[in-house]
Amino acid sequence: MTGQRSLFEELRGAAPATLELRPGAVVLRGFARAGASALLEELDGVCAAAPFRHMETPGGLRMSVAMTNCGTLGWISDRRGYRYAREDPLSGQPWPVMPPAFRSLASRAATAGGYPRFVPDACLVNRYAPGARLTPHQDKNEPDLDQPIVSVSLGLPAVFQFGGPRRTQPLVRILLEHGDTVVWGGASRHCYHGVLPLQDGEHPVTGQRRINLTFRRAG
Ligand code: MD6
Ligand code: FE
Repeated sequence: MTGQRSLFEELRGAAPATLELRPGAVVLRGFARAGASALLEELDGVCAAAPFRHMETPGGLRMSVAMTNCGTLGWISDRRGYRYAREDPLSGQPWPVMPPAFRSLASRAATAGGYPRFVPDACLVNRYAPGARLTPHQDKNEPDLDQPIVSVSLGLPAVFQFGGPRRTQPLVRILLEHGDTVVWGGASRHCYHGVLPLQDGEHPVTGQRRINLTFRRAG
């Protein structure tokens, strides 16, 4: 282990475990780190049935982030718009069942973040290769906006941008690392957010990729 690596570990251990971004939005540092390998193993099964693909935006652009879903509902984008669908448009089949380990991690994180009765029915899986990014957007395709979103970061670190409910409000930047989990709802539910282009790197668990799982109540 290099000196720098152990300094990272030490500083990470010293950082506050919970960071409030705005009222209703918290980062739980490392919340999913211990269970990460189990989540990624389950993800292999999900991807065997519903492979990652680059969806098209309503404006006709290919998204740089590759996506898939599990759960009763999956988030999709195409020329007709953004929405949730019960079937994977690639196969015409229902999305893979959400693995119990996913569901339980999301519920535990929501409870830790102040939302004790969260039961997700949709998990969107985002995969970033170097250069992939997500431009600032609001999440508002879900019918019950009292339900939070739980977002789990795995693999390479990414710079997350987080702003206010209007596009013109300034964005703060935070680094999300392997296992970091963001829970947000309430007053933050409509805040703009995005991910800056992923930097090159090599992560011991995911290689040259970042994986993000976002759990929602979409039905
Ligand atoms: C990502 N996340 O971290 C993209 N949306 O890859 C999101 O767009 C997101 O992390 C709503 C709530 C939490 C999120
Ligand atoms: Fe989002």
